[in-house]
Amino acid sequence: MNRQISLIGVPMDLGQNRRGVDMGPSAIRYAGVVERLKKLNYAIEDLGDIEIPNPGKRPEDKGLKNLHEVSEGNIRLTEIVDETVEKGHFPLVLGGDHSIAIGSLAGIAKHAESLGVIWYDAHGDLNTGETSPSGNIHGMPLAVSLGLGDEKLTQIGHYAPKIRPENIVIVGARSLDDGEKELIKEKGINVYTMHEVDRLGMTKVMNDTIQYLKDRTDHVHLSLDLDGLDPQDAPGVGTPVVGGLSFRESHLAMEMLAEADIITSAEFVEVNPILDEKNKTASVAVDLMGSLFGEKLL
Ligand code: Z70
Ligand code: MN
Ligand code: MN
Ligand code: MN
Repeated sequence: MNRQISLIGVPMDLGQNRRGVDMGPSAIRYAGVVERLKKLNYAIEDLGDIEIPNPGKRPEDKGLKNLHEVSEGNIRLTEIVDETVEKGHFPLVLGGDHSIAIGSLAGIAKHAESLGVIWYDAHGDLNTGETSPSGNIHGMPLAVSLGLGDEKLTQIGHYAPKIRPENIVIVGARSLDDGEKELIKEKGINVYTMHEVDRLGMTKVMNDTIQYLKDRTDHVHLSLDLDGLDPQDAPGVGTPVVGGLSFRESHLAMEMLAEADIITSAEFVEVNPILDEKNKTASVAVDLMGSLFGEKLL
């Protein structure tokens, strides 16, 4: 594992409807991320939070909500992630809503020949303006990264697509819109829904995922939406969906990724401290980061 980590906070809440997720980076820092990773002997550089434009009284974008501001924020994130990879550091991005994966992937993808993505989420985030039931851009970043959707998003970094459909593995899905289901079938995207996790167990799901991505990619980005976890374990998220991955399964998944040593960048998103119980969800995020970066009990 890369021993130098750059923390990048992205206080973005414009990709969805519920305020508070912009405080996610603060909540995760308060839960002790820097101390936790320093204990594991990493050199941590906290780059602070990037500036997200305030929509103020700007006229509403038609269709996609806050399109202009989400695009601008992601352009800034792209540049910082790009510089971070360029100088040989591991980008660890703290959200913010999941729309920020657009910028993370745009910053990383040009450094990879074949970028793999593990999308740990209750949702597919595979909507476009045409299929979205909500107009919320946090439901679209994976489609955007495949080059589908508004050019203001797909052309960030001036190239598209960022990823190939066969290099994606979604884990934990249990809420998919009709258009997303069609896209998954059309593109042959690998999805371990909760059904597969229950049938196969997390050990097999992660073993297969790791082997599959090892064989075909040279970089792997982990995009972990805290709503992939069950709301009992991670209540502080904007879109909780029952029947999710447990803390234990998630912890195991992170430990297996650490052991396989395949992750080259990561983001933890959708932590909303306003909806949380005593910063529980941010603490869970930090626990998972600990495991991802090699923490062991014994
Ligand atoms: C729905 C939509 C979503 C995250 C909710 C929900 C998407 N499919 N993504 N929470 N992280 O509005 O597109
Ligand atoms: Mn350095
Ligand atoms: Mn998501
Ligand atoms: Mn989600």
